Amino acid sequence: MTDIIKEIYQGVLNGKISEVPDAVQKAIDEGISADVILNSGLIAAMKEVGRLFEEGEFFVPEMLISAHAMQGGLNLLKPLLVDSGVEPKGKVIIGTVKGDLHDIGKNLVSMMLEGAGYEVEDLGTDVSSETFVEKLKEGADIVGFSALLTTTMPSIETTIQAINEAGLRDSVKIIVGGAPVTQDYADEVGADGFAVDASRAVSTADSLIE
Ligand code: B1M
Repeated sequence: MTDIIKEIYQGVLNGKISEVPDAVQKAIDEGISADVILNSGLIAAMKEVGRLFEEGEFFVPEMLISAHAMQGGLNLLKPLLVDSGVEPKGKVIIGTVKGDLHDIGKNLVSMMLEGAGYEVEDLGTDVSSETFVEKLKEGADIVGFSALLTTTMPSIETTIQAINEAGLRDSVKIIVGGAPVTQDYADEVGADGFAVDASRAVSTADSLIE
């Protein structure tokens, strides 16, 4: 790990909200790829935050401050990840499901999809099945659900049921993801695709609309 990536990693871990963006900018200026800054710096640090929380060494405030620090760095990476300027491949509606406030992974998936040439409408967090259905009535090729909690995973199933009941299921492809979500779960609830990370969300989307 280079010094600047270590600085980004430590900055997120220690919740240095004002220092992380500076370090990310420095890494960009040094010519380090957005992919390395993202995966070896920001995401690796956030994984460690999760581990420390699980072990009772970090509490919600520490997680939140680290998340803010990470988001500050991500904002600077966005123009590098989203660099297409071509005709949209299709429209994606995305959101974190009802009851769930985690949005870093979902934001990353949105950015990567935009970067890959999709038009993305991000509905934010804690999105009800009714809101997803209302938005889908306006038309979309793909809808994406993100869930980070085992307790909110059932909201994915509820939303798919609502889409079925609204008669919209045949007109849209469904992709699901988030740390506790698996391919088995995706199959069980009748989603069309699952992705373990943001770059695979793009390949999954591509394979579904081809
Ligand atoms: Co929370 N949290 N959190 N948290 N949090 C987890 C998820 C947890 C695993 C921590 C732990 O115990 N180790 C745990 C869940 C346990 C479980 O359900 N089994 C947990 C808990 C318990 C909670 C609270 C209940 C804590 C409390 O209040 N007691 C609470 C719930 C609040 C709520 O949502 N109602 C809570 C709150 C929070 C904060 C608000 C403090 C903050 C979120 C801030 C924010 O998002 N703006 C937070 C954070 C930061 C985390 C951890 C540490 C990091 C999540 C993250 O951003 N990861 C997390 C621990 C962990 O995941 N290791 C944890 C980085 C991100 C890039 O990865 O989100 O996995 P991820 O996204 C990936 C893939 O999953 C995938 O691609 C992304 C990019 O590669 N992906 C998709 C995601 N969505 C996708 C959608 C797709 C495809 C792929 O298609 C549509």
